[in-house]
Amino acid sequence: MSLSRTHALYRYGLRRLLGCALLALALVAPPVCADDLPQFELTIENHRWQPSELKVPAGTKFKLVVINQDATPEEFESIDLKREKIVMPGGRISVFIGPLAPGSYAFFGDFHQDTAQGRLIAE
Ligand SMILES: [Cu+2]
Repeated sequence: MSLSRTHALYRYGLRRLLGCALLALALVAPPVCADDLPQFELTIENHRWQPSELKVPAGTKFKLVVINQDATPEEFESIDLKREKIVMPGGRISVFIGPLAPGSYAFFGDFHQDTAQGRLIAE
């Protein structure tokens, strides 16, 4: 093997190694990992939200896990938050919200609006 060929192989190997290292770094440490977000749970049971008033931090993105304990589908909906997502019976969904300004944000269960009313309090 000639010297120049060895050199070329070495350079190719180094580039690949660097590329992999950068990719690994990007995979391991993305700027904001969804699993690192503060997480809050909201349950629908007997067509009512538990809790019906949930305190969340203002000024930061967070994950809201909505759990449906009822035997019928429900839809987490909020005009204030511009979110709408169906939760199947016994199922759960994740809704990413924020960063919110301090305040009160109403939400409801679209399929049982007479009982499924709640609000997020961002502070
Ligand atoms: Cu809806």
